[in-house]
Amino acid sequence: MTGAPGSGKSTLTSALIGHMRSRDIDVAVLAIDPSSPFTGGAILGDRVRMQDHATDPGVFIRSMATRGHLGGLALAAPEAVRLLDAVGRRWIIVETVGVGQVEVEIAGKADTTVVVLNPGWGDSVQANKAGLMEIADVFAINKADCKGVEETRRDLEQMLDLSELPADSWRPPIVATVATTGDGIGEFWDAINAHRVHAQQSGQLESRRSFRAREELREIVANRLYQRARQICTGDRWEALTEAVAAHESDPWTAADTMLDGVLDA
Ligand SMILES: Nc1nc2c(ncn2[C@@H]2O[C@H](COP(=O)(O)OP(=O)(O)OP(=O)(O)O)[C@@H](O)[C@H]2O)c(=O)[nH]1
Ligand SMILES: [Mg+2]
Repeated sequence: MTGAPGSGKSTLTSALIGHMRSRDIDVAVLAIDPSSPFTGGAILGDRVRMQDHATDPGVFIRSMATRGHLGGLALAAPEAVRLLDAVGRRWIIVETVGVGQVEVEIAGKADTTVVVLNPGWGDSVQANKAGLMEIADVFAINKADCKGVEETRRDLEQMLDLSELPADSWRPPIVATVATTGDGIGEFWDAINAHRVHAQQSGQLESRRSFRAREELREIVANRLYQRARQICTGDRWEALTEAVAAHESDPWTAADTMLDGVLDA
């Protein structure tokens, strides 16, 4: 579940949880807050917004603030999802703000990505700029009690027309919701499930999962190499090489090659 700050992701998540619980479906929610390391309004806000479900054992809600942690958001989020999956949560909702490259990347790695927009001029343009059009499987025009729903729907339809999807591929449905009252939540849930069925039948689910595994593995390898680089960039040889570069006796590329000599096949 991704979208601009304040678009109603948490409220929509809460409404969706209510809908799922009325069908006796367990759910876990991971609210990712990249901006605030340990405290912050968003986390508190999410707790308050989702507190309807706080005492329900069928609902698990955690907020994650990962900026500054080793490996960062890109590694911590899939790790948390894997953990929830391992303990048997079949439905895991990840809420992340749809601004910033890492956040959009995380959102794009879900089995189903919901992009939350608001009615009114320009929201779909912003979403497009942020790279959200490409990753959307379902659009929710939330705050549909405000005016401009049809304009936003038209904008989205136009953008989808222009994106020249292959004839047999999934065209993201556009659902109008009022998260605060629950209007449209049934249709929203149906759209998510329809995408699920499509993803399973078309093989998209498998290919996304394999892509995700590949990307995650690459990320971990890159991270390890980075750590290793920090380890080796110390000591006498390092000091001598830095001084040689500073004194223009060597160039940084040659010095780097010297530093790396024998390291990568060690
Ligand atoms: N009128 C109206 N207000 C809504 C609706 N959904 C959410 N809101 C309000 O919009 C505000 C932001 O909602 P949140 O659910 O916190 O939005 P968010 O996208 O999770 O925000 P961040 O996590 O801070 O990015 C709150 O004051 C909600 O009550 C809606 O359908 N209609
Ligand atoms: Mg939120």
